[in-house]
Amino acid sequence: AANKDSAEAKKDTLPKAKFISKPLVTTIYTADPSAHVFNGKVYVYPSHDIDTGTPENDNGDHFNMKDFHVLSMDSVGAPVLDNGEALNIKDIPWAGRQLWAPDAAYEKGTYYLYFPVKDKSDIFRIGVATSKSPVGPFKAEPKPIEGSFSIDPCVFKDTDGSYYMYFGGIWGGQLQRWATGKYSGPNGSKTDLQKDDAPALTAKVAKLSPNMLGFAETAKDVVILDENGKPLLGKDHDRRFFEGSWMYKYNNKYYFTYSTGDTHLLCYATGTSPYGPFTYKGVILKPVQGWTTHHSIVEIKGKWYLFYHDTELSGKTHLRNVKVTELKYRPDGSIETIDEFVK
Ligand code: FUB
Repeated sequence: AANKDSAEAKKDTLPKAKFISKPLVTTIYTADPSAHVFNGKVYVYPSHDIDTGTPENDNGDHFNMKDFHVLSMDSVGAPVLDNGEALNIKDIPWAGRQLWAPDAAYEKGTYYLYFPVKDKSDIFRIGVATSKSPVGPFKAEPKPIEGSFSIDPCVFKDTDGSYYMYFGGIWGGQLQRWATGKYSGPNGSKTDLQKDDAPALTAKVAKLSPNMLGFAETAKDVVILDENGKPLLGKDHDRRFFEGSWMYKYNNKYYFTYSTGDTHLLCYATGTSPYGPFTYKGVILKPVQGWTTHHSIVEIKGKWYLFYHDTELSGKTHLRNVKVTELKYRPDGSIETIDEFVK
């Protein structure tokens, strides 16, 4: 209730920007929406933003989340239900702080919730929790996924039934600390490689093991190429990967979609294998209100939708709200760029 009151009080003091869509829920703050259709119903797995008074910094310490709530709806536009707490940080035995953007998957009667959280040494790892219900409660495994690091897991089921996890995020997401393949400690670059003319850091991908609880292989680089077939460079802030991976298939092509972070764009790149390489294609969503931008893309009843977040309710970058809008393709498979502000 405290969240609701403060969200609605703040809303009245904000300038009246016109947005193309409305927050899916207004009773809690939500972000980083990973949407899925399970058994014909739409489930959204978001971060649950709260205000713990932690000062804002480039490491994202102000994103100090402590639990997850799953949202559900019969279809896009239908009433949205907040199904209550699905997992709390205190029930993750290895967790320290900051429960960031999750994703979910369903396989053989079990729902899997994948989440990044800092361990007790303040290093981001990715964990997994299971439930017989899509809305939880989920039970966390006793340890993080072996070989996992950084943030923002996205779990993709390919048409042959194989599952892959895409993950990683630079700056506060700590991906740059793993540039050599091993953890380099907190004292290296605080942002990225800091080499403008070298290939940019990439997201990572690993096939999941058949039990869905681990990696079947060492994570590989998700390389994004420019129009000349060369990897995007560190200085290419409008196109290089920052965080928020998503993967899906459309017309037999793999679409790797992501956020450029400090330039606030959601972009896409396409390829012919789940491992890439992917070729940069363009912008999906122009900058939203708020510093972060994070999304998922899913087909629901024959239409494609972009789930994303902004800060319409609070005006504060760490108190976000999830939204949905339709995504449209041109006949050649390219995506029409969305601007969240009404012209
Ligand atoms: O919600 C915390 C972080 O903010 C996510 O992990 C990033 O993708 C950004 O949205």
